[in-house]
Amino acid sequence: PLSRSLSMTSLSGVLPAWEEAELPVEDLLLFEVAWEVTNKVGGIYTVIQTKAKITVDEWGENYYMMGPYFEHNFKTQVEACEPPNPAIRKAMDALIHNGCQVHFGRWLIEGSPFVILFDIGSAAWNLDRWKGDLWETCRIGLPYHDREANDSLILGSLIAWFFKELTDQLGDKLNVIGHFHEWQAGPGVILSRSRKIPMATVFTTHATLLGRYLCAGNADFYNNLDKVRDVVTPNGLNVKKFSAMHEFQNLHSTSKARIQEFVRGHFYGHLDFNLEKTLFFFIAGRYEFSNKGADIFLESLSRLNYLLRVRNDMTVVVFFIMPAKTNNFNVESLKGQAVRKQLWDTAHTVKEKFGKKLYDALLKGQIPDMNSILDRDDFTIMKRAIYATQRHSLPPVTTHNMLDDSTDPILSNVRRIGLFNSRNDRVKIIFHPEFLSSTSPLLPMDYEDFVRGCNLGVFPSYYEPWGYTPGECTVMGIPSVTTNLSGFGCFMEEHVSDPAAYGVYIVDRRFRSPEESCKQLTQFMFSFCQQSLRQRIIQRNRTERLSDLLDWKYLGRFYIHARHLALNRAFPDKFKIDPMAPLKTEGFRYPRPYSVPPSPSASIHSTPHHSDVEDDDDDEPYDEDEEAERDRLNIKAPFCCFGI
Ligand code: 1S3
Repeated sequence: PLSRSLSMTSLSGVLPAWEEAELPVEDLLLFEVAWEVTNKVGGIYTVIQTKAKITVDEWGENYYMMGPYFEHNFKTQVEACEPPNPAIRKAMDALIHNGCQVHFGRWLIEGSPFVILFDIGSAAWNLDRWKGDLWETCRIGLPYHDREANDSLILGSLIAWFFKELTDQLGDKLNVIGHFHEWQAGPGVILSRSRKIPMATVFTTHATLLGRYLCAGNADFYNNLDKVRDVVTPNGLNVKKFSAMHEFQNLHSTSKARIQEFVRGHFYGHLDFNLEKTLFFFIAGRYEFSNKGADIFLESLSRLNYLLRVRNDMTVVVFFIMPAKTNNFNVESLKGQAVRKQLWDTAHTVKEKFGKKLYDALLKGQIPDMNSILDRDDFTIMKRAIYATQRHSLPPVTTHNMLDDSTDPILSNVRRIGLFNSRNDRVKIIFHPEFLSSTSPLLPMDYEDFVRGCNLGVFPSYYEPWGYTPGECTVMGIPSVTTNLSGFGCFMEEHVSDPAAYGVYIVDRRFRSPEESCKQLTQFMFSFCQQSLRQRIIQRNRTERLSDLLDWKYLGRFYIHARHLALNRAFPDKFKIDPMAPLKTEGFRYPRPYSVPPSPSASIHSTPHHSDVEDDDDDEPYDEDEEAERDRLNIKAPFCCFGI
């Protein structure tokens, strides 16, 4: 029975504390099953990997993850070891003795969870029999050539088999919870349930396919959500807090400098815009042109270009990081970086010579003649370097040779709206059709560093069950645009009083027409461009403050509740539950920052309304601790301090 009480205290003092009966984890084994355990495909990997730490903290050696075995992943991410629990060893051996390979080890991520990985290929000879079992059980037939479905059936059959062996040995000693993620783990839960294996089960859909099909059918999905889901489990992140409050601002500054270097090279010969007045926007993710909202983003950028040309002196460089089929980097992009490097080397050489001559003169007690300190050769190499920057074409829109250049949706739309990086354009486009890597010869940055260096992430998704990208921006203190058709956007709308004040701009794509959404997105971006340096710093501080809300330390409670619910349904006499427990977080809203003026007309842009003086360097952290403390304690700011 549940006797103790687990108290989840609030992280920042602002978030609500929450209490739920603590599970006797020493009498339980928790298994979490996903195709993406040690196997990076997409967002589910992020869920599994970032959540590991808090789950291990709670469950210790009674927590196991299960997924498919891939030799390369195992060799590079897993440290093989023996299972600590003899019953697990025996269950694995039962499969191994029947010719199916099962591997055990610790996944080398934070928390070092145990993993049990099943070799799909070694069990493929059973496929036809298992297809028959599935058909007999629930009348689901799998298409002959559907590799993904076949693999998921093999994984599910192995896992159900493993659970049968395990629970046979454990008897009443330990109770088992199996938590299955997404359809690839679906056969495992179906078979475990249909075979009446005595265990509690949880299934989490990440809605990629299920959501699409339910929404596309005639189910009134959103109005019947309570009938198909027991618990909505928002996705969290493993938030790392720096010991120095403003470290994330410093990281922004250093990463921004690296992006600026790249931009210097990419726009060589056309660098007639001021990098100090240039903002970096980006969109990143799987290349789903409409689902990810790249369509309305481009349309809004063309309008932003017009507004900046007539009403503002800022330039915006926009990065599209979406992988497409390519034939490597293009020559023009590589040349840009080579030219930049040559200019840098030239400047360095001349500087060295200049410095030495100056030093020698000073040693002799003389001020050198500045007109002759550089000789003809110095001028020659400088002129040659400058000549090398001449180009006869515009800076390229894409960094790679695209295989489908003429039909590619981003490029086709860039052609339609005419954003070709010409001198007059205040919005410049760089399409990098490959995920970023720190070993790239062109833009050697990993994704995290790149995000940190940008000013705004723009993710105007149309279909997005959750969407990690804006959340990742938030925890790094980078403002972002999301929509009320994404799980993240809805969550923010529900739990934050004035999301835009915290640098989370939510485009309404649910109740507005595409044209209206486009106008709203344009307005968000234009207002963002109108902020002063100081306002952007303040906003970044606020954005970063929201990271507590996205931390698994806070959001893990929904998973805990789901497990309680499952145990209660499987073993009602043994596990009691307070059915209202999760509702205690409902209705909570993160308070709006007190520096935002209360009047709706004054807070129309919901951006920080601080002094407009631009004497601050963007890279210099602005101390907003006092404001944070006031928010925490719910004290109103003196008006003069954060005036309108
Ligand atoms: C899904 O991956 P997707 O990009 O197909 O799962 C992710 C993790 O829960 C989620 O963030 C995303 O919205 C879903 O769509």
